[in-house]
Amino acid sequence: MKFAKEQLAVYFIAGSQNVGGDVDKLIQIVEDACKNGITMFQYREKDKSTLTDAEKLQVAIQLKEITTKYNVPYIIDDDIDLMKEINADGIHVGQDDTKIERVIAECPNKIIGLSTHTLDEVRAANNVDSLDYIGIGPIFATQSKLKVKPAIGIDELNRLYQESTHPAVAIGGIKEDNAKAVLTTNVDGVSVISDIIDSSDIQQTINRLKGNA
Ligand code: 3NM
Repeated sequence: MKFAKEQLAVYFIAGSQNVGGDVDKLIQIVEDACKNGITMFQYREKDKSTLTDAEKLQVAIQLKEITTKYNVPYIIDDDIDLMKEINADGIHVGQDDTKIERVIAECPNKIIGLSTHTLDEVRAANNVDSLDYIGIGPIFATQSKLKVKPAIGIDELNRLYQESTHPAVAIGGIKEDNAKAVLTTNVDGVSVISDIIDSSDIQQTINRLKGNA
């Protein structure tokens, strides 16, 4: 799948660790989110995940069926082998994950994303031609990630986004009630875990994350 920056508008990330290990719940929420207008999905099995590799593969395959059905680009977090095995649309890595040069070498024709947190990291990412997008965060405090960096706030997001030559998605503590403020920076989209997982009205949540209503 070819990348277009509009696909960053509402980028949902989830793994079994975000739903207390309840895989059926994870699959249901991803289907609801796809049905209601997310523009990209990342399967991120990390932090406190307890799935075996075989279980992770089974979940990844089921999520592939759903994202394919709704035509939502499907990204795998930091697992080149899994991404290749299920032929996902792309791969995302953080600064301490698989090195971006290796990802690029091993994943031709895939969507490639990299997390950044500082001006230096954004500048380094600018030198990586084959990168499709960067994540910038955490914007606000978040409970959804272990070893998370300090929140940078909207002014710093603005500074980092201005510096980036790649499309960028803001991440970390973004909710339907602060998304509009985040989008004043003209960043290409918002990425969330908990706001969609905890939502009682996913359609409305996604709409608000797009800056509407
Ligand atoms: N990466 P929530 S923050 C996966 O700063 C992730 O790179 C971050 O979850 C980063 O929307 C984060 O629930 C967690 O705050 C985002």
